[in-house]
Amino acid sequence: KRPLKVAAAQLGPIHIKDSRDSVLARMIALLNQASEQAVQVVAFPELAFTTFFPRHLLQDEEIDSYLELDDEKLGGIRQSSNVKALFDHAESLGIDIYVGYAEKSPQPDGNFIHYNSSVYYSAAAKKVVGKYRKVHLPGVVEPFKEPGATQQLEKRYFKPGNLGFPAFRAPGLIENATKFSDAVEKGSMDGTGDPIMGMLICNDRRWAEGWRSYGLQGAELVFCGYNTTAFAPQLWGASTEISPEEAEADAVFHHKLSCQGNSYMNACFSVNIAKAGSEDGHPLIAGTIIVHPNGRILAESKSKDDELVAAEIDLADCRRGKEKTFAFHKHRRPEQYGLIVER
Ligand code: CDT
Repeated sequence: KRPLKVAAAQLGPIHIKDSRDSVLARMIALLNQASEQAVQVVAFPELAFTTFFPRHLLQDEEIDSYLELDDEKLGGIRQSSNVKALFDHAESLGIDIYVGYAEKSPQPDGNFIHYNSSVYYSAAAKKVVGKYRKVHLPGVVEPFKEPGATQQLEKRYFKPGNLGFPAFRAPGLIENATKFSDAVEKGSMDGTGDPIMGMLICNDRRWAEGWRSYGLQGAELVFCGYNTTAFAPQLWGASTEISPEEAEADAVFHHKLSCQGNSYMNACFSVNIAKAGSEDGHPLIAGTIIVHPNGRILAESKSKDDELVAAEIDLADCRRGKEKTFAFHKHRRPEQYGLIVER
């Protein structure tokens, strides 16, 4: 057995006017709840510290207030003044966190590049042990012209991630885990060391490539935080006649389909965390779910507010899929998959 208690910390709406401190206080309250339930890993949503700002057309100077300086020379995101309190608190409780943020990354030429990023912070290691930059940025560079259209300007504000899909091990969570190096060996499927994890961000969950990249590294647990607009006909390409209720039901269905299908096909657990509810009148779906490697939902949010969704999981449950139906080394035919990397 490889038991682990994980939780998704769903966040309700964060409005433009909500202060950074008030958001941090809400996140810390969720960490405290997790601690009372003996949770070991808490996962927060995409761009967790602010409203989902890519829905607004912003001037350069306005964008800056949504970004977190992630400067390795200053201790990285862990020491960034806006968010440090969350990491400090997690460390004091001995809880690991996955959290999404808008990264402001300093460049050697003195400029900054912005990424939609996440980190995994290990309380045992007292450091970030995994970092990911969102690869599949949805939306457009130029705003939609239709009056009242929901904007999705991620392609305007962020560069696509350049780190690939690096799996990592998180130490100190599983008793008697065989000691391996921190690195995830290519094709490692040992299932006895520290847990192998991966991170995705929102739109990435709809793309098989990221999940499979983690599957190929033996990932047992994948995190994916999201802000998914409940009603966005311009973006989804649906008829503008569709009712908001139908659109939201469809969005929740496709979200779950992606998480459940890909967890099953890569024999991994997944923790999928919403920022939910109406942010300044812009509705986001909820549907925070923890998914088993057999594709079934183990735990699900009931609200569109701040809510901790916890589950006791056994990472050994990944073995069945990894050793039988999805034993990649036995059944895959990479020589037939050229198109996937060529196009
Ligand atoms: N944040 C994000 O990636 N959202 C995308 C687009 C949804 S907005 C209609 C998603 O795939 O959920």
